[in-house]
Amino acid sequence: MILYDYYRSSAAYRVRIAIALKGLAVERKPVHLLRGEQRDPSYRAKSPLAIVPTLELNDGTLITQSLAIIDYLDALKPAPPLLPGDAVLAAQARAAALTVACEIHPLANLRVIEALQREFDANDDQITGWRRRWIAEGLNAVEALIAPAPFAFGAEPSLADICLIPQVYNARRFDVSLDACPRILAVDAACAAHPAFIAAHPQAQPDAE
Ligand SMILES: N[C@@H](CCC(=O)N[C@@H](CS)C(=O)NCC(=O)O)C(=O)O
Repeated sequence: MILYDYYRSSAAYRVRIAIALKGLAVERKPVHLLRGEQRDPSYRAKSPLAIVPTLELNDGTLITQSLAIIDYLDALKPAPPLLPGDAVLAAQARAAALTVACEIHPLANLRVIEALQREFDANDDQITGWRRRWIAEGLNAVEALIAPAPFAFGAEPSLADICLIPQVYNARRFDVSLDACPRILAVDAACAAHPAFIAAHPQAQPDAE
């Protein structure tokens, strides 16, 4: 299998964490987003929206969307599970993950930022404020949804941690204060010591700059 990836893509970072948790062997092919490689016709043929990640199976089948890829990997190798066994906790873990993936991430995606600059003349300060606003609002909501023990929903990492940690990385990258989020900081500390999260970290990737 091949993962089309970019070291600083938080959606791809989610998939890298899942791959490491499952102990799967997946080749990585970096797509340099700031150089626009995602818009190259050869990559767009794999990802119609020209975004990473994309997973290419050994028979050439393509799967886009990080959460769909993670679902596939979970079906391919069910252990360790990526959701708690309890149905209510599983739904809550999914809700925390979706808060990151649906309510924060799309608002500050590169093509959204480029559209704000190009079509609305947004300057650097406005872009920074835009990013920080959605990250802070979304993470404050996640703070209220999780119950560290020590991971977001129990003794083992789940989909909630898989989505949360890349967003915490982004929050730090854009100087969003996490002082009001002690639960998120506790989960972050637990994940920072976990081998799968260490292996998936952006700075541990060969294409890191
Ligand atoms: N919902 C998608 C989001 C993927 C996505 O937005 N990827 C970003 C990087 S984190 C991207 O490739 N952006 C390229 C661009 O906006 O041009 C997923 O979860 O896979």
